[in-house]
Amino acid sequence: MRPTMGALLCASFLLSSATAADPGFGKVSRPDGHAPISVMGDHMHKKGEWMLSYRYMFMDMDGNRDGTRRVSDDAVLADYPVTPRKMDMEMHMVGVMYGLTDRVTLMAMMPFARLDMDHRTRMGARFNTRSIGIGDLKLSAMVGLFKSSSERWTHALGANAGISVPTGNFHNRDDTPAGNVRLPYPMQIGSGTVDLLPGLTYTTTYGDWSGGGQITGVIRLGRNSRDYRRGHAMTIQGWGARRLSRWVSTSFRAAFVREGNYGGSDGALNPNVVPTADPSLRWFRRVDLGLGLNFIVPKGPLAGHRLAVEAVRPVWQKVAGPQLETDWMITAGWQLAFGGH
Ligand SMILES: [Cu+2]
Repeated sequence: MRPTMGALLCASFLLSSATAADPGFGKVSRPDGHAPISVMGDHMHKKGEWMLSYRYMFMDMDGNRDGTRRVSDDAVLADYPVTPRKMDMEMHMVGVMYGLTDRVTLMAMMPFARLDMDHRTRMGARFNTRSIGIGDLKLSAMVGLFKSSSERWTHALGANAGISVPTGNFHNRDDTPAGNVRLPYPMQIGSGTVDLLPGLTYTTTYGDWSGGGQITGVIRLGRNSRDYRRGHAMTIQGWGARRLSRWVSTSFRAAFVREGNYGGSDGALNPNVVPTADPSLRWFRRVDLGLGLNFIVPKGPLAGHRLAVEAVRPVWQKVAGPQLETDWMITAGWQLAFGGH
């Protein structure tokens, strides 16, 4: 489509939309007033307003990679007596948000995770290990730095500042052919460290269109009581959404995710047995694309309830291998804001 055509289309959407430009901080009235559901800390609430949320996340990791290329189980088994084959991660996440002032929104998020990993041994045996339990509690604030709105446009910029509290178990064990052993790094639910969660978030609306960009980090402070820390992490992402009606919008998102290697090591894990026990085989970089839908109930007794779903597929990934690759993820969520005025 030529740019002039795009501009014409935008203009016609603007003219046809009943409310040309609403959000900004604190307004939650349009379906795309919130970012795609996989994005956290994208919006603010007005003073005294609460929001409850629930997210369900599923991630499927199937097969190993080394660098950008896939490697077979047999290739991994040439170097290690055991290889991971597949991992599923399921997470339930409950969140609360509160508008302390019109410029400061507080957030708390508590995850509950289930991790399942399938393995094969050089002898041909297969076995599965599982970890289940609460994850690390995340407490954060979003501070409005700047906002502006005109007839057509709104812009908002906010700073995210948070802390991850090590409430999750990082001493998980399970039965394997070698007995009941301590599970390797990716099967531990908690990090065991206090982590800083800085970020910067920009959001905009233009008629029936909206979008945003966010950069967030995870900075591990020190090592946990097992004498290691997970890798520092960073996500840079951008999204765009189109409001189709008062109650539904579609979204597209692209994200670059990178996580570094671990520091230190857990003395109870032998990196020669399985690649997941090697703290230097943990880094990865990934480009994810996501397609999403956001719904909001515009009126009636359930007015304000939001439902959203986003499906994500990596289009590029590079890992310190052998390491399981990420195949797809899905996030579905419910959100409800109330109070304030
Ligand atoms: Cu909220």
